[in-house]
Amino acid sequence: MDVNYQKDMVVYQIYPRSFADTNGDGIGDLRGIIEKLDYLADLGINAIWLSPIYVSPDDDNGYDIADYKAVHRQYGTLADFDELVAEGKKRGIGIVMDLVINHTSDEHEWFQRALAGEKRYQDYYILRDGKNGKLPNNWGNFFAECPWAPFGDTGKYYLHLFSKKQPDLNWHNPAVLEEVKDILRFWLDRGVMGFRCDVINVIYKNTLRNGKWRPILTGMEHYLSTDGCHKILNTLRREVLDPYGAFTVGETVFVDIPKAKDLTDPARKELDMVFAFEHMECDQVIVKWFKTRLRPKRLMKCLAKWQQGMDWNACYFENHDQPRFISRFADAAAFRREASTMMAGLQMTLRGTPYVYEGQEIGMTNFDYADLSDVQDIESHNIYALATKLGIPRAVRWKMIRRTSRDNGRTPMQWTPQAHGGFTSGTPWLKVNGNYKTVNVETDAASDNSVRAFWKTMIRLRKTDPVLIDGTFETVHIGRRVFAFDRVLGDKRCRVLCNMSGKAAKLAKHLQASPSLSNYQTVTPDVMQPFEFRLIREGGDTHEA
Ligand code: ISL
Ligand code: CA
Repeated sequence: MDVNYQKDMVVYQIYPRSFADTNGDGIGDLRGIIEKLDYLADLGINAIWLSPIYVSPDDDNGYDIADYKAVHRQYGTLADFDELVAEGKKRGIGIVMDLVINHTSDEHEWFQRALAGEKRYQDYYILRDGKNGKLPNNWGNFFAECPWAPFGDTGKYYLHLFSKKQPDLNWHNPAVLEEVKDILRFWLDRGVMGFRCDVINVIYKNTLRNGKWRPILTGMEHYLSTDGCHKILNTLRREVLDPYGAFTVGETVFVDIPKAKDLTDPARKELDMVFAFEHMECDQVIVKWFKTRLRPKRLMKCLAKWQQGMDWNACYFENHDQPRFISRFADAAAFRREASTMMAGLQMTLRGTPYVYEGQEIGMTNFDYADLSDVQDIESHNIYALATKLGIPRAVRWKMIRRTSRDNGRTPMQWTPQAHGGFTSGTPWLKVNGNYKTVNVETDAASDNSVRAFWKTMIRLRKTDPVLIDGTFETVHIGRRVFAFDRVLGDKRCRVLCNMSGKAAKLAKHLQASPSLSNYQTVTPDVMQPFEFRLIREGGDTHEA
């Protein structure tokens, strides 16, 4: 078998902390997910990717794992997990685990035993002497920290590309590979369908030599998509994943199309697909952490380039690290429903596997906090501290955080118009967005203009229409406002038109045709309304929306 996925798969990402709390401790849990399985089955998705649920001190909300084979008590037990897998299966929903193997938590037994002096475990991590009182090299860190921290009182340092509580594993050591094979088998034996592999293209560091200076992540040329990384992925695939038919999606930072192709070429047997980032960087960027508004035309060009460049890839607009997509458009606040449904149309008609992030299906937006004290994300706090050090004025610092904080996408799921959006009966770990009284699953369902109903329609189409499942992608038009493309399979053709702006857009003659589906009740052939989406089948069709 060349690939381990079905082309009609639609994945839903759950950030467990923020999805549904059943015991009132303010933190989402596995029972909460089990209770919502019917909701998810009804939405039409057939796989769930769970952000980490393992034992963790939560320095980075579970991306710092202290025990890979146990469930964090706050989420439940292994028995709950097994029930989730079984109940998911009954509804045709598979479970995808998050695999975080670039680093562990510093509270993992391996790191603790390393600190206690066990040579075997010291080799699991990347330890170096300082250079005459200086750090081992000049590398940068993803979270705006120094990537080297003192290793106990040994005088050595350990490398951490993320927080100092996330020491990087030493992938030159074959014992690490064996441990990871074992972890994979542990979860595969419990029936999971695959893995989302966290920052997987940085795991293998070629050398620890100084890097060429860059404004961020100096040193990255020594660890991005190295041959060692390719080899590890191939080994895991052949020896562990393929025998189970398990699929993988890699989170791959700073990949371009050639690199993404190398990682996903079926003949090389590494990953099935990757999350690339280029289309998430189409905002006007001043410095990495100070983005202003999304530039639609740039986004269209980027999407078209990747659609044409890759045979198949993961297709996403939101996740737990990104601001809400509709909040990135300047005028989406006035057109929340339209922008969200347009995004549904776009995401379900691009070629590749769609990943819907919790809350996307009801048009959730960025947080509305007024102050840093409401923000929990470690990255945001680090950036704020760095910005303070650099003398950036307070108002600007806060604006940076508001626009880019990962907590924008992490606010609790809004289920009902009741207190805390029905997420918890206690105090939520992170404040619920103030718009929960109008933006929530229950209120949306009662509306005759339901956002979720449109997502549902699009998801169903995506899973059943052979042209949307397997058709090729052809760019038709990229304009200031309108993006048009075709999906083509044999003699069948679907044309998609998206107005990605909050202004009406006049259509050229060749783009005017009667749509079979739109996110507006009434459409005018020659003008697209703000954030209007249209799907046109060759030969026309009845209007469905
Ligand atoms: O989110 C980012 C920018 O805001 C990225 O720098 C992000 O840290 C990077 O994409 C890696 O993300 C993944 O690994 C991190 C974890 O914090 C993220 O939540 C995870 O998705 C470390 O495990
Ligand atoms: Ca709970």
